Parts: sequence; structure tokens; C-alpha cells
Amino acid sequence: MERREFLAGALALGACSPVVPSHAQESVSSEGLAAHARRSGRYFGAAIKSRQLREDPDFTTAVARECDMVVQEYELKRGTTEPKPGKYDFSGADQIIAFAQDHGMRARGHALVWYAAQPKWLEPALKLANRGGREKLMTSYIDTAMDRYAGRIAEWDVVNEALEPNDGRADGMRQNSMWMQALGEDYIDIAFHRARNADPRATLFLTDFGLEHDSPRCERRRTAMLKLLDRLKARDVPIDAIGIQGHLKPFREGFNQAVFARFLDQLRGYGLTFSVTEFDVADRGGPPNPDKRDQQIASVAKAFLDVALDNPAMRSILCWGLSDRYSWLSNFPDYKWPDGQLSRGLPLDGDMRRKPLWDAIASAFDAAPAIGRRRA
Ligand code: 9MR
Repeated sequence: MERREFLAGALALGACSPVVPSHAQESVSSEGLAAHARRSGRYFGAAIKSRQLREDPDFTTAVARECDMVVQEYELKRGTTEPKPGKYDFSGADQIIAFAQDHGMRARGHALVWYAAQPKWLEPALKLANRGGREKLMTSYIDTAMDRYAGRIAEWDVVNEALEPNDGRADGMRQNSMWMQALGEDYIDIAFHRARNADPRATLFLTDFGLEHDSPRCERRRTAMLKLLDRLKARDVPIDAIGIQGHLKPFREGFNQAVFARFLDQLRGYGLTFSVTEFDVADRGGPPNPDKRDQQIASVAKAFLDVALDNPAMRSILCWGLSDRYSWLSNFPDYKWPDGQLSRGLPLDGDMRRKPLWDAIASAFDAAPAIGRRRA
């Protein structure tokens, strides 16, 4: 299909077709992105923090208007929820889940088994334990978190970021992970079986980054993902879905619709559905003029989302944040602007105004073929 021929490299971005300006959209409709998503049977959501809900009414109103799904930016990570072994603090996640319920939104859970954001006590405990003890140190969190939110969190990132070809293994698996070191690749099997058992109704995700661009880095990561899925499927590991994080960096790596479309078709071939779970666009290195930069961000986003949403197995798009007022990109050393300006990688600017990126997301949803009835 024609649109798959789109090729956006860092230098080709200026040639992309502009999206409808945000002020024009706003004047005709105050519908949020969730309404655009719903037309084709999809969801739109964002990562949020409970503090934003407590302290920022403008942001909270924007989330309620734009989203029908939310995910915790950090408040279900174990480093936050289990500061001491077996002593849990789910207060932040509870507030987010209550907000979702009050607003009729679906919720994701992020993330049960990850190499990062773990409590300090965990790695030493793993080193002291025998094999059974090491498994329990992982599964206890799956059981506790999934039991607590059964029926309220519809889908979980069960294993996050299992791949890292740069760690030097031939199979591309992340070696520098406490779980890989404690249990070998079997940790993935154990985690998914346990999660299926803990809440049989939940959709179980294997989630990773660096699957999007047309670059040697992403090509290695896509290959590692497909090979991992070959092994997991051969072992009947109960994975339902793939989370494609979608942290785009168009001013560093190119994007090719055909390459990404082929990868999604390959994933679908495993009988999996997928979501873009952490979408945003790193803008460092883009044009200094913010309007120009916004147009280029919107163009590459549209190219990416058109392909993503053309695939019937794509169920939802979530941004990693909603407004530039709060974006990890503005703080992360690799992506933040040296002069302290906000990153412009999210659909609303720092004043909660819709940007061309908002229009790109809305129009990609509007163009998406319907996928039939939404899942409960
Ligand atoms: O945006 C998140 C940041 O606020 C946290 O400090 C950090 C560690 O918990 O995690 C960030 O979110 C990451 C996500 O959990 C996994 N994919 C990459 C995200 C950005 O670093």
C-alpha cells in the first residue's frame, strides 16, 4: 500500500505532509483522542502519576477528556510498592486505579518483572536464595499485585525490556538483568504462567523498546524479539500481546513504514495482539524553531501511527505522559534540551494546548480500519 512507502529519515522529515492545524480541530470539536480511538474499536491512554491527579486540576481535566485508558508512570514498579520485603505501599497506584474506575477508563499495570526500578533489598536477597527462593522472590510480586487489582487492571506488562543485544549474548537477551542472572530465560516462562494463574482474565504483555526505527539498533532488537517469540511459543508460554513502547527519536534514527509494517505482520503471525504502550517523540536535535519542530514531530508520528493502526491486531495507543508539562524526556540526560526548554514530544504542550502531534494522533485514529467490538 502506498502509505507504507513513506520514508522518514532525520533529513527527509521536512518533506512530510503537514497535519491539520490543532486550532482548526479544536474549533470544530472538543472530542478527546479516546473518542477518535473508539471509532475503530481502539483505546487511547496515557501514563500518569497520582501526584498530578492530586495537585494539577488542569492536567486531570485533560486526562479525563483525552483518555479512556491510563497506566502508572512509576507507581506499580516494585521499587515504589515494596520498599521492604513483604511490606507494600500501593497508595499511589490505588489512586490512579480509583481515578480510572471513576471515569470509566481501562487500566494497564506496569510493570511486574523488570530489571530496573527494583527495591534495593531485592538483588542481594536473590543472591542468597536457592532456586526455589529465587523464583518466589519474583512470583510473590506477581501474585500480590495481580490479586490486588484483579478485575480492575485489564492488562499487565508482565515482563518489561527482556532484550538488550548490546549485552553481547548471541540471542540478544538482556544479560544484565537480575532475573536473567537468577533464573535464566526461564524467568519469562515462570512469570507468564504465574500471571495467567493470578488473574486468568488479564491480557498479558511482553513489552520492549527499540522496535520501531529503520536502524541497525532496532533491526537487531526486532530480530531478537522474533527469535524469543519462537522459543516462547514452542514452550507454550501464555503471552497474549506485545507492548511496543514507541519512544521515537526521529532526529537520530530513520523511520520506514514498510519495515515497521512487516514487523507488525510478523508479530501478528504468532497470534498475538499488540499496543503502543509508551508513545512519545524525542525532539532533541530537531529544528530550533518550535513550530517547525512540531510539524516534523507530527509527520513522523502520523507515519508511525498510520502503520500501527492499519494492523487489526493493534488495540491501543498510550502516550508516556499527556502534556509536555510532565515528560521524562525533559529530564533524561540523553534527550533533555541543554537550555532547559521543555521537550515537545507529547500531544499537549506545557499549557495543555493541543499541538500538531495531537492532530496527527487524532487523524491516524480517524483513518484506522475498524477492528470490531472492543474487549471488555
Ligand atoms: O518515565 C519514567 C520515569 O519517571 C521513571 O523515573 C523511570 C524509572 O522508574 O521510568 C520511566 O519510565 C520508563 C518505563 O517504565 C519503561 N520504559 C522507558 C520509560 C522511560 O524511561
